[in-house]
Amino acid sequence: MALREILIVPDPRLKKECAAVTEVNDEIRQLLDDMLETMYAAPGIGLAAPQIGVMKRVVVMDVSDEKDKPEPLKLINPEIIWESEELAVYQEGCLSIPDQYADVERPAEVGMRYMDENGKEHEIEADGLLATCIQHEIDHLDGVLFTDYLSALKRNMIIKKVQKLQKTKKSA
Ligand code: GNR
Ligand code: NI
Repeated sequence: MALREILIVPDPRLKKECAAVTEVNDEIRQLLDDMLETMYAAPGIGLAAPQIGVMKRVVVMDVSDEKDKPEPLKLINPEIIWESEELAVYQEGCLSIPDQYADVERPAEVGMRYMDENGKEHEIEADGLLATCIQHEIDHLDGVLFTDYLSALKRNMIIKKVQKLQKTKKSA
């Protein structure tokens, strides 16, 4: 396993669409393990491959409570197959937009299809934080960030803040 560097906005790779995985092999399984290690270390509840500069449709997640046992999810080519009309608002954050948070409204429940690390297909239904996280991660695979749902004014303020914070971090 290896820790990978997480890209920060405005890295152009975070705005690109990722390619579907065509073969689930050891390279993909290694990628999934590296991503989980990187996500837990951050710490975060989800991580999409483009956040470490790998432009493939691969996601890891764990929305379990810290005090319960870990529940890692490894998702290859995840897709939303249905979404509820009902919406829910969550305060979202993103490891690629460090220390910035904003309310985002999304479908409250979704259905998702994905392949596991053995290439087996699954379909699950999700609500609550898991539903929000699934949508946030699949957005990453299409080059969409949570800030894209905010006004241009709010979005630019957040990006500027992140750039400023990154500069002070580098000179410290
Ligand atoms: O760690 C994360 N927390 C989070 C909180 C609310 C909504 C979405 C997320 S995902 C984020 C990790 C991340 O950036 N994944 O892409
Ligand atoms: Ni994110």
